[in-house]
Amino acid sequence: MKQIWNDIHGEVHPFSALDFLPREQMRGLQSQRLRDIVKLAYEKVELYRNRMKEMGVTPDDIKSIDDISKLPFMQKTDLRDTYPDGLFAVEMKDIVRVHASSGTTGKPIVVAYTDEDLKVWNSSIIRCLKMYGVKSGDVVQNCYGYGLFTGGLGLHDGSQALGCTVIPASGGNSERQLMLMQDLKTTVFASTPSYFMHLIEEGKARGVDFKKLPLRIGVFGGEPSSDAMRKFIADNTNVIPYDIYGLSEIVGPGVGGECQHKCGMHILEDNFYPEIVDPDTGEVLPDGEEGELVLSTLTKRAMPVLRYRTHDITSIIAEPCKCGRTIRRISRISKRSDDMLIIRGVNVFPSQIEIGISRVEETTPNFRILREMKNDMESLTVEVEIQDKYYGDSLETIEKIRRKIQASIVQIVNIRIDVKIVEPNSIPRSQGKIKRVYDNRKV
Ligand code: DLL
Repeated sequence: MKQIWNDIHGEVHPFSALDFLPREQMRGLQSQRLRDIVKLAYEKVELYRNRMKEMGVTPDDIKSIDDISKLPFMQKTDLRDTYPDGLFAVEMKDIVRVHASSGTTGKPIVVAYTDEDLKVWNSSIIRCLKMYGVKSGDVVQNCYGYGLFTGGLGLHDGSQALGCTVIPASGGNSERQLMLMQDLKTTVFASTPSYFMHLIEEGKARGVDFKKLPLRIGVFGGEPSSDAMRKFIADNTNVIPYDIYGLSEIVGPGVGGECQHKCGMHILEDNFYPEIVDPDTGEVLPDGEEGELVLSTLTKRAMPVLRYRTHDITSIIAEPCKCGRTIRRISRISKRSDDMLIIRGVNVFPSQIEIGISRVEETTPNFRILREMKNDMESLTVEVEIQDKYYGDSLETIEKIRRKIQASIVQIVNIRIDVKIVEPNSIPRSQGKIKRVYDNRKV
């Protein structure tokens, strides 16, 4: 393990070399890492040992990366049920950092890192930043929340290790964010895309023209960036938005990201091995087919997480990328299997509603979905903000736009959903991850 670390990581930042390994070499590396990590998990973590025994699998059965499908799946409940340290595979003295999920009720999910795990995390963030064209000397305003959330410290350490100047701004306080951005000449902005949109709006209200700022790269993640959001960002700034993907259970941000060609997100698959499975049956699906992303940490030693059901819906793109990276990509994520709403027997994803709205040019990307009970039946009402110039128009025009939006949504989801046009700026803005669905059924 140590030898590999030295060979691969060297002294400076040749981390990205791993992005370009010939496929066979990558598979060899993945196989070796899987064998090591399964052995560690089996020896040190009761849950793995018991599950594998139940399935009649031992570490000796895991010879190559293809054998990964012999291993049991892990779910979020496994991390909850083993709170706080039931999945730790090393002694507490070797754990140098913990993070935790942001759950508002009950016990959080705790994730742990050894010193070496943090180095792997840093190198993963560096590899993503390099894909975006971030360089030493860039000024990174990091608005992901600092603290237990992985976004803040994760992006911070990686950016600093690359040689950037980091502004640990965390979320909130828009006025100060705008001031820092102008005075410290921020070139890279890291936040959820919805928070960046909120700052653009705040900037407009305060006379800050984003197009005149040196800002050029957006490191956006923690939630989906829709095409409508990207268009809003392109219309109002010179920022090129790049997706960064990750989840606390696996490492935090840095599981993968988009390269300059923007054709899906490269997964750093020497560290985080992706599979796609049928969300209902768990059957592994071939490359190209859409299903649930399952991830395995191949290098994380403090808390190995194997075959974790992410609930994120995507597909693997195995074709070579124009950038020359050989690590595979996943298509950008716009929905989760647990986001799905069932309305009058029809499956509806918030991202479908978003697409319907965005096809009507008078709209803005600001909307929310209210779940309500009407006559003992669940129904949805979608509230949409339209552009100011139309909101001031006649009631007749507004009604026309409302109907257009409704028809556009029907075209995608095949059922009629109530649409309401609401006042500009009336939908709550996000300080972190955006909340699209409000459940009013029990109120
Ligand atoms: O959101 C880690 C992170 C922080 C990623 C900062 C990127 C930037 P969690 O709070 O555990 O961790 O949430 C993970 O957020 O399963 C996805 O559903 C969603 N998500 C994260 N990044 C993206 C993205 C962090 N780029 C959950 N596109 C994941 C779409 C994303 N969804």
